[in-house]
Amino acid sequence: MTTEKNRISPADAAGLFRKYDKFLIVTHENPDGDAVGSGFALLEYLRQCGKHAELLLPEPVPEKYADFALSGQRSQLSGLDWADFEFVVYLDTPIPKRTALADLKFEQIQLPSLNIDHHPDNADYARWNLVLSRAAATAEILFMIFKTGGEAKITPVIAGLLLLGIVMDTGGFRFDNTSPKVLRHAAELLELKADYHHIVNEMFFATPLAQLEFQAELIARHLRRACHERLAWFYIPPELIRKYQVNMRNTEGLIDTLRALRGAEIVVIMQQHELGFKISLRSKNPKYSVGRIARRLNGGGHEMAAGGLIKAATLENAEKILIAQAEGVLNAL
Ligand SMILES: [Mn+2]
Repeated sequence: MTTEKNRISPADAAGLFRKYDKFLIVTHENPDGDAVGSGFALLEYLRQCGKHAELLLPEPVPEKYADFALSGQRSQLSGLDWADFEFVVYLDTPIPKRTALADLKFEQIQLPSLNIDHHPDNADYARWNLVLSRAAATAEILFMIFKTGGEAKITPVIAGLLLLGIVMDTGGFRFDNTSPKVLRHAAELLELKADYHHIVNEMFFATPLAQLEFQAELIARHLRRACHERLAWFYIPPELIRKYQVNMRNTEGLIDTLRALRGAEIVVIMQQHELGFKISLRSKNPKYSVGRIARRLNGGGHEMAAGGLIKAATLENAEKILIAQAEGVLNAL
């Protein structure tokens, strides 16, 4: 059943879900739509199969996703008794330390584990690994697993959570990972009664006013461009976050306001960090890999979406480093 790096198929993963009874589900820090959607979808699916399951998120569910949260979530390890579990499932997490739980020592967890992910730089760190880098979302891989076990247990709630992950990781079917396959999977999830109207309204048409004002000021005063306008970025000053009392946990999608800019090929958000400046990068063209930039700047991710850290003392220096890296990618043949 296993191959190199103990990679397994969706059918094998379904077999593991049948075999064990008590599951701990773990996902990554700064949980996004795919982490939340796939985490709760698996939680609910396992319960539908009569199993015991809990979802460990490193922090509370972001407000944006509050409507999609189910019971059975915990944000701290304290009080967790490992004897209550037989199996750990990691979702959407390329390296175990991104689970970012101060007291979670990955190596000390003695339980058998399965790593389900679509990040191309996944380290195959679990006992079994199901890493499909062509999948648009971890939620899409979960759907493939659930289908091999028969569709009976895919309730409308589960279908909605899976679709939430897919919608957010494809930017509402706008990004380059929007494949014929993921569109078919989305169609099947609609047939299983996923509430698409609710997902789209909550995700795209429910921005609080203060956040829209924050975005407007960012665009008006903090948008910078370089490399013949092919690189565009915001540095988000902490004063601005304070002024509008924005919780950065709820600003997933902010980078898409930059992506909307004509002529920009690579877009970046920069934020202060104790070691320098944290960057989040997106590419609008598969020719220009932001994964490459991120890997050179203490980070990683997908080719079209990545994150890193520029270790520089001043914003000016950090911007110089960013421009130099972007130039390298934009001018490479
Ligand atoms: Mn994902």
